[in-house]
Amino acid sequence: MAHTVILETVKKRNPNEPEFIQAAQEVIESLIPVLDRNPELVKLKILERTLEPERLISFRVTWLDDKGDVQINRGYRVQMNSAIGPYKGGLRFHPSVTPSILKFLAYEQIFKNALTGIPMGGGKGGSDFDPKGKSENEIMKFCQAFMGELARHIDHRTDVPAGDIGVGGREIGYLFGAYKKIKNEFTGVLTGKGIEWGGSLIRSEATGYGLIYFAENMFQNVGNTIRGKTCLVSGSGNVAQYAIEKINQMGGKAITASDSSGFIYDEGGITGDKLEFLKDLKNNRRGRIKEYADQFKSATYHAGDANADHNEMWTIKADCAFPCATQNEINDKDANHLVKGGVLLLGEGANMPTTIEGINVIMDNGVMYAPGKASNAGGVATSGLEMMQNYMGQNWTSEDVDSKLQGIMKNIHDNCLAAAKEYGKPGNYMVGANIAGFLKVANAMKAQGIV
Ligand code: NDP
Ligand code: 2IT
Repeated sequence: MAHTVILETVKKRNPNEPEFIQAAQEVIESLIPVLDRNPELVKLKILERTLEPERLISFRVTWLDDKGDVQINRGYRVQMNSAIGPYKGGLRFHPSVTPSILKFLAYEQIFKNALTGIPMGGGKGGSDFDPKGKSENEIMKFCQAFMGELARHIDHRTDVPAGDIGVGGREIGYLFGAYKKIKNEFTGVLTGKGIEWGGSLIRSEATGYGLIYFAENMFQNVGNTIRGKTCLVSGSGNVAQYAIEKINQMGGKAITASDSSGFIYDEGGITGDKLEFLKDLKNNRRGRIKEYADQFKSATYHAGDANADHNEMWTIKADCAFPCATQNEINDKDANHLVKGGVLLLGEGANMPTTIEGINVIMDNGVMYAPGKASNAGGVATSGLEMMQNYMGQNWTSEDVDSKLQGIMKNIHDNCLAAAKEYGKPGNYMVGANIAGFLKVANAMKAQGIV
């Protein structure tokens, strides 16, 4: 019963952190057979140690907006676990950012990074800064102020941040420029950099592409394929855009996309010029998804919030669902709608987009379920490939990086299945991902002593 005590302790020690408790609960419950079989891991309190951040840095970010008013935000970096490599994980800029959100993300990142096979520890950071409606100058000013403090806690061998919600190529540029100015050194301290200044080809595409490679591996495992499948995709940011692109390339059809105001349904598929319009809308013009339906008559727009109790999007009949927006966007009601619509596979592009109750509905109904820490690992894996290129002073081709990404996703898929089978849960990718990721980190922690 070690696991119930561990979960109760997490709840007691983190009383106002529902997202962190949710992520912890899923891992703890998956690891019951591992703890039963490995009493020395229990004695060494390895699982309990993973649940406590090695370091949680919280800082003030002060900056001047365009009107000359003083703005104050909170910045954070959660350095969760460094047993197998330097802390690695993205930065999120969104008004909903709290220590709970960043701890859940950093916790998932430990196991996700372990699954990639590249030596990277787990971390996450960000701010409650809201990039929406800010001018280019304000974004730059904020990034510089944020890095003014973060710079003293990171280094290319210590902690290597990247993007996440609200942090893309533009923000990484400003953050990198500020770091370089402060430290007077040009190193791979961030990933997701521009191609001309140390970035890797395919890093932008990697999370979305990797998600669809992972789904195809799952389909092939049961003698099926994504070719000809209709897919619901949520979000319209980095992960969603490249998931849609890869679905198209592999002969599937993506019929939805969304933002925090609503979703569009395009029965004809988000293809060709329509996908290019979506990318330009979101990456350059920074407009709202509604404009897609204004532009293309094949699409309809439906207002609504991703985190609402009932999200109409998931009632649309489809073969696959790929949530690529944010945490807890699919609850048990949404999951029931997906099941009713005949969905065969749910693949998580976002981190923790499905509630625990939602996951139960999906798995109890025999829908194939890919947990984010496995299926969205292509992004951080390619960040790992960017770090390798930086260390070696090399630039690999798109083909090189893409084929490595495909190999990594296949390995993760196979390792999840193998671990699930070995621990008595054949076909359960969630349990497999948690066990395979945990064992790697646990063995490293055991070897490194009580530190
Ligand atoms: P982006 O900022 O590029 O896009 C986020 C998208 O989600 C936007 O379309 C946004 O809409 C939408 N959204 C809807 N509701 C919310 C909400 N409540 N909070 C925030 N966004 C919302 O982020 P990414 O595409 O990079 O990230 C999407 C998900 O994928 C996140 O869960 C992230 O953690 C995860 N992820 C990202 C990786 C990466 O490499 N970037 C790697 C692995 C996972 P709007 O435009 O209205 O804000
Ligand atoms: O959630 C994630 O894995 C990311 N946001 C990517 C992290 C990274 O370091 O590339």
